[in-house]
Amino acid sequence: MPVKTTCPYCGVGCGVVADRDPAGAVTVRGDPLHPANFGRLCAKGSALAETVDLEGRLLEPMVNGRAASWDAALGHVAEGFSKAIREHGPDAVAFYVSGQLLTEDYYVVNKLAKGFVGTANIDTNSRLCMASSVVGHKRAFGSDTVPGCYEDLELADLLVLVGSNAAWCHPILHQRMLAAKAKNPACRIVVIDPRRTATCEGADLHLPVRSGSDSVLFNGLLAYLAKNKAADGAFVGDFTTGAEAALAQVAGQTVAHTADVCGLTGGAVEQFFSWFAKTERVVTLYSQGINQSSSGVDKVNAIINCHLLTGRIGKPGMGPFSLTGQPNAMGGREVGGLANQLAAHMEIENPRHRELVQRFWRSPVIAGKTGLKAVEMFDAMAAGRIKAVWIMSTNPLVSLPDATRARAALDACDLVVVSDCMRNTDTTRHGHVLLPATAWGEKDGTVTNSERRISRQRPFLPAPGSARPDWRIICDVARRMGFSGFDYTSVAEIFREHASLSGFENNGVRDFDLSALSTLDDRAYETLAPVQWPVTRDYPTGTPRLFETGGFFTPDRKARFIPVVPRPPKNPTSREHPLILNTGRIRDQWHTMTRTGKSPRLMMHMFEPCAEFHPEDARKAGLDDGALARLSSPWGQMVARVTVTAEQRRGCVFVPMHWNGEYAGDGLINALVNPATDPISGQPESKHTPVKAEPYLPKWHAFILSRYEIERPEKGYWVSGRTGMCWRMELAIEERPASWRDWARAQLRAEQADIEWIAYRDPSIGRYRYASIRDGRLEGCIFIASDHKLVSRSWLTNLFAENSLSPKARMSLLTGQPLEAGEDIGPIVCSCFGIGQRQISAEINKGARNVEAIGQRLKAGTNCGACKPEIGKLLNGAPVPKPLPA
Ligand SMILES: Nc1nc2c(c(=O)[nH]1)N[C@H]1C(S)=C(S)[C@@H](COP(=O)(O)OP(=O)(O)OC[C@H]3O[C@@H](n4cnc5c(=O)[nH]c(N)nc54)[C@H](O)[C@@H]3O)O[C@H]1N2
Ligand SMILES: Nc1nc2c(c(=O)[nH]1)N[C@H]1C(S)=C(S)[C@@H](COP(=O)(O)OP(=O)(O)OC[C@H]3O[C@@H](n4cnc5c(=O)[nH]c(N)nc54)[C@H](O)[C@@H]3O)O[C@H]1N2
Ligand code: SF4
Ligand SMILES: [Mo]
Repeated sequence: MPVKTTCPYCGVGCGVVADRDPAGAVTVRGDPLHPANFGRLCAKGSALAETVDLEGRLLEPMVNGRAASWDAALGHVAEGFSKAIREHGPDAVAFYVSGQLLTEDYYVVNKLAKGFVGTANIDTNSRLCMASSVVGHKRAFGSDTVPGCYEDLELADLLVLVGSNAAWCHPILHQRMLAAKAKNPACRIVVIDPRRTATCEGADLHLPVRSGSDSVLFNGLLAYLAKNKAADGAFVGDFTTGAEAALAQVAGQTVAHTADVCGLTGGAVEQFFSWFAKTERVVTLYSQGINQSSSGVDKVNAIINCHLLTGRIGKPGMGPFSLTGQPNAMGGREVGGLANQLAAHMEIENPRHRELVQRFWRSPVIAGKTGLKAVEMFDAMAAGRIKAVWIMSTNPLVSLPDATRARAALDACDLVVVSDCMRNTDTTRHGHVLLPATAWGEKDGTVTNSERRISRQRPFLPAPGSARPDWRIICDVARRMGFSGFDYTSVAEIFREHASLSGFENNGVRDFDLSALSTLDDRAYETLAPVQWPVTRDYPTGTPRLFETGGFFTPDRKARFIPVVPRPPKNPTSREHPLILNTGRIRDQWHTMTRTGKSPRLMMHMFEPCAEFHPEDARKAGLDDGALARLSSPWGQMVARVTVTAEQRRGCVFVPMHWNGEYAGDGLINALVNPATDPISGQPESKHTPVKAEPYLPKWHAFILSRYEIERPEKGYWVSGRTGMCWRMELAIEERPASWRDWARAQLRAEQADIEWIAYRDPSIGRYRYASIRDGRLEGCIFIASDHKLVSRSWLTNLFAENSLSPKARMSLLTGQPLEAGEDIGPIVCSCFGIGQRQISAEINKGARNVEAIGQRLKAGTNCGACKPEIGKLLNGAPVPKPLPA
C-alpha cells in the first residue's frame, strides 16, 4: 500500500509517496498533490529507497560498549540523570537535540527538560543553523514568523538569494523559481554569494560579495531606497517604528562606498539597488551565508529593514524569506527547543509565559532562565559543569565548530547518552549509552517546512530490531525519573497537547497558534493534510501570509526597524593564515553522510572532500588541480583534494562540511572552523575562519576499486565509500609496503585460487597497477603512483558493470586508460542516470544547445533536475578538465 509521507532532508518539505512490495523492495516518488513539490523530488529525495536498508543500523541499546536490554539501558540513563541532578542540581544535565526530530519527539524532550528537570540546558543543532534568523525575526516582528509562502517565489518579479545555494540545498524550490522565471519575462534573479555557485546558473546578476560584508550591502540598499523615494510612507507610518534611527545609521552611505567595502563593482551594486527600488514584488531569500556569522542577527535585520521600508512584506510575491535547512527546523522552534525559548513560541525570560506553560503542563517546576547554547554547552562539559548529556538525532563531533575541543568535552562528561539510528558515527563512538531510534520510514509524526507548513511523516516500514521512536524513549526515561505527564500512548496525543498549548490563553497575542487542530481525533491526525500555521477558528484551513496590514506581535503590534552597525567577522585573516575558509554543502550529500553516504548513486557526484581555490591563490600556494592540500587554522587541520576554479572568490577557499571519521581520515573540516559566535543568537561563524593552505605531497598516491568493502587505514589521508557498482578508496601513503604486489593482493582479497591477477609495474616512473578478475568479471583494481596523476575513476568504475571484460578492457586496465574514445565519461554530473561530464560535452560539441536537448539525447537532468545548473554551466562554456595523463 503506498503511504504518503514527507522527505526527511531539507526544509523544502517535499511530499513523498513510499511503497514496499511483498518482497520488501522500497520505492519512492514525489507526491503529486503535495503543495511543496507537486510530485517532484531532487537527487537526494529520489535516492531515499537506497538509504533504508539496515546496514550499519543501531538495532539494540548499548551500555559501555555492550548490548543491553531496554530495561537496563533506560534504567542506566534515568539513574545517571537523576543522580547528577540530585548531587549537582538541574543545570548539571543537558540535552542536545536536533531539527531532524519530529515535532512530537521535540515537544516531549523540551517538556522534560524545562518543566520537569527544571533546566533550560536543552539546545539543538538549529543553533548552528537558524538561531540568527529566529532572533532577527523576533527583534523585527516580535515573533519568530516567516511572513510568506512558496507561492510568493513564483509571484515575485525580483528574487534575491543571499548566502543561499538553493540550487543544491533547496533544489525543488529553486526549480520552482526557475520555472516561474521562464514563464514571467519580467522576473529577475540576483544571487549574492562570494562563490559563483550552481544557483548563479539562470540568474541575471551575481554579486560575489566580500565574505561577511552583507550588512554593509543591505545598509547601502536601505540608504538607496530612502534616497530614491522607494519607501512606502503609509506602511512605515502605520505599522512600524524606528525607521528614523535605522535611516540615520545609514545616512549618506553611497553606492561607491558600499561597492568598495563589499568588494564589488559600483555598476553591479547600482544595478541590484535599482532593480530592488523599482520592483514592487521582491522576495529576499537567505540562508547560511547570512545566519552563520558572528553578526548573523544584524545581517537578518539589515535585510528585513529593506522590506519594512518598502512595505513589501506579507503580500503576494513580496517579503523576506528565511530558508530553513532541516526538515523540522521550524517544528523545533515551535516547541521551543532552543535554550532561550519556552514552548509554543513563548519566552523563557517572560514570567507570565513561564507561569502559563507551567500551569498548562501541571509541572513541578519551570526553568527560570536561558540555558546554555550549543557551543557554551560543550564548553561547560569540558569544564566539568555538565555531568550528563543526552544527544539526539545530531552528530556534534562532526558538525560543531572546533570539533577537537567538542570531542574533548564529551570525553570529560561522566555520562554521554546518544540516541541515533546508526551504530557508528563520530559521536556514538564517544557515547556511554547508545539508544537505537527508529529512522525515516519507520517514524510517525509531523514536521514543519520553511513556509510554516505542517506535514505528516508516516511509517511504511516496521521498526527494525529493538529500535523505538524517539518520543517513546524520552517518555520511558521521564517516567523512570519519577515524572508524571509522560503517559502518552500515541503521537496523536502529543500533537493534540502541543496544539492545545499553542492556543492556551493565546487570544491572538502569539503568532504560533494551532488551536483548530487541538481536537483532532486519531483518524483526523492520521489523515491530516499539509497545512500552514496559524490554524485557528478564524483560519481553519491555515494561513499562507502574515503582516500584510501590520498585526506584528510586539506590544504595540508594530514592526521594529533595527539600526545595524556592520561588524567584520571575529577572526580576521593574518599573514600566517591568509585565506578565508568558507564551508557548506554539496548537491548530493546530507550533513554527516549517515544516510546519503549509503547511496552508491549519491556518492558518484563528489567522492572526496574538495577544497576549491581561485587560480591565483592556488598558484601562490603551489597547489595543482587534483593534488592534495593540507589546510590549517589556529584550531586544527585537515587534508582535501584541490579544485582550482575561477568561480571561487580570490582569498577564499570553500570546503564541504560533510566528511568525517566514518568516511575519511583527516577529512573533518570542523576541526579547523573557529568557535566564534554571534553575541545574541550564539550561532557559530561557520563561513569564516582564517586558514593557510600548503601542498600535501605524500610519498605515494593510490586508489582502490573493489567489489568488497575495503579495510580502512588507521591514520593518514583516506576516503572511502560505495560508488556505482563498487567500493572505492582514495589513499595517501607515506610508508611504502615491503611489496606493492602483496599489499595489493591483501587489499583486494585476491588470495583465492580462482583469481586471475593482472599486474603492471614501472618503478622508473613510480607506477604500479594491479587488477583481479574472476570468471571474466573485474573483481578489483589498484592504481598506485608517486604523484597524484592517477587515471579516471569513473571509467574504471563502469567496468564493474560488465559481466565479462573484453580483451580491450583488459588491455586498458594495464595501460591505465580506455582504448576507445568516449569510454571515459568523466566526473558524474547527473547522478540519477549516471551521466558524466564528458558525455555531456560531447553532445554539446555535436550541437546540443540547451539543457532540454541534453535531456533528449542523454536523459541527463530529466529525472530530478538537480544537475540542470551544472549542465547549464557546461553549455555556457565552463572548461571541462582535460583527461589526466596515465
Ligand atoms: N544537498 C544538501 N542540501 C541541504 C543540506 C545538506 O546537507 N545537503 N542541509 C540543509 C540544511 S540543514 C541547511 S541549513 C541548508 C543550508 O543551505 P545554504 O545556506 O544554501 O547552504 P550552504 O552551502 O551552507 O551556504 C550557502 C552559501 O553561503 C555562501 N556564503 C558564505 N559566506 C558568505 C557571505 O559572507 N555572504 C554571502 N552572501 N554568502 C556567503 C556560501 O558560499 C554558500 O554558497 O541546506 C539544507 N539542504
Ligand atoms: N563547518 C560547518 N559546520 C556546520 C555547518 C556548515 O555549514 N559548516 N552547518 C551546520 C548546520 S546548518 C547544521 S543543520 C548541522 C547539521 O549537523 P548534524 O545534525 O550533526 O548532522 P546530521 O548528519 O544531520 O546528524 C543527524 C544524526 O541523527 C541521526 N538520525 C537520523 N534520523 C534520526 C532519528 O529519527 N532519530 C535519531 N535519534 N537520530 C536520527 C543520523 O544518523 C545522524 O547521526 O551542521 C552544522 N555544522
Ligand atoms: S528538495 Fe530534495 S531534499 Fe529537499 S525536501 Fe525536496 S526532495 Fe527532499
Ligand atoms: Mo542547517
